[in-house]
Amino acid sequence: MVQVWIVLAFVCLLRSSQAINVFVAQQNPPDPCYDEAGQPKRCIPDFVNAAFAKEVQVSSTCGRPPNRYCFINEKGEVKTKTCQICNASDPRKAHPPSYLTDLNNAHNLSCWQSENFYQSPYNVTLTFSLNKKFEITYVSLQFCSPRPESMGIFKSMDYGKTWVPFQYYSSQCRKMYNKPNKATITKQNEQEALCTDGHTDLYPLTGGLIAFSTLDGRPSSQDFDNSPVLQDWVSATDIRVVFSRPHLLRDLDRHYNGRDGKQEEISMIQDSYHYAVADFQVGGRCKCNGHASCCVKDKAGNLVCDCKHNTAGPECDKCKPFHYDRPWQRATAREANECLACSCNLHARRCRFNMELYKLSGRKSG
Ligand SMILES: [Ca+2]
Repeated sequence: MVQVWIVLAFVCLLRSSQAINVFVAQQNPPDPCYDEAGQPKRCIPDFVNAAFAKEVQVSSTCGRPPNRYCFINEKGEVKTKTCQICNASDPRKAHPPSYLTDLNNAHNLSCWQSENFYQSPYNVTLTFSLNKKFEITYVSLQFCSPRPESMGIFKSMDYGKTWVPFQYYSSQCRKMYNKPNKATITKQNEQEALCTDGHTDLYPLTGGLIAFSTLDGRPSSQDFDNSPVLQDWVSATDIRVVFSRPHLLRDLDRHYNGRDGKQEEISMIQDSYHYAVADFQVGGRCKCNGHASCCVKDKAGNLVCDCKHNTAGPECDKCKPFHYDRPWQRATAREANECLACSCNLHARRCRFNMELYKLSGRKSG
């Protein structure tokens, strides 16, 4: 039996890391879900940027047909405007959604870009499906355009059927999202999305960052192990970002008045209304409730936890059949809470959990 799980652990590691050192692998790495004595202990999958190199569905992309777009450069006090062509058919001039999640090179940003807007609404949506429950630590965006004046981050826990807000950013929180600016989170409303006017400045004109940390400022985050509310709050199968409104460039418009023809200015400013993002990250861990150290593809190609501790289900969220001698529980740092084979007093080979018996036994066996 021990050999079987060592082999499984090896397979799991191989799948999670293509570049594994063969020499190290041959030494049979210990299963992180068990200690040296073979006793179960809490184990969790590696922290990853789950969006890296994955597909993101976007509602708008420039360049089909080719279009002109403009942006403002700033070097110290000097502002210059530049206009270029976005052409989806020309790889050198295209800004496809795959540039959201490619390898991020700070010295050579590759940017997804939306179409230009000439009138409201200015909504553009990015949707990323994890195809499995993850525990999300952060969602971040690095912009090539100025950051939006208003935007929201949403999550789904049912594969995109329903959505709940995670966080809003706006210089007009009440007007845009009917939320106060920078409300306080207490233990009574730990699943409430906040709105903040931070990170919505027009400047920097390029390279600005928006990073939402799911647990930041939530009181129970200090005791996450014992907070089902926050464990639920950070869980998601899909992440959606909705850009609601870009900055109006009136200030910049004024700067240029008198230099060029007025008509040219208006068209240049209009061609500047778009969103462009260099890097979209979703940081977190495959959700396995402390009962698996990695996630693997099942026979149908779905991502599932490689469950240990006699647990089963896509998130190791129940006990294996006939391992219900006590109710299922999430593992904590102190207790593995593994599922136990039923003790049937030799009356049967297989049996089912009985809550009454479990309570009568002083919560030892059901
Ligand atoms: Ca990129």
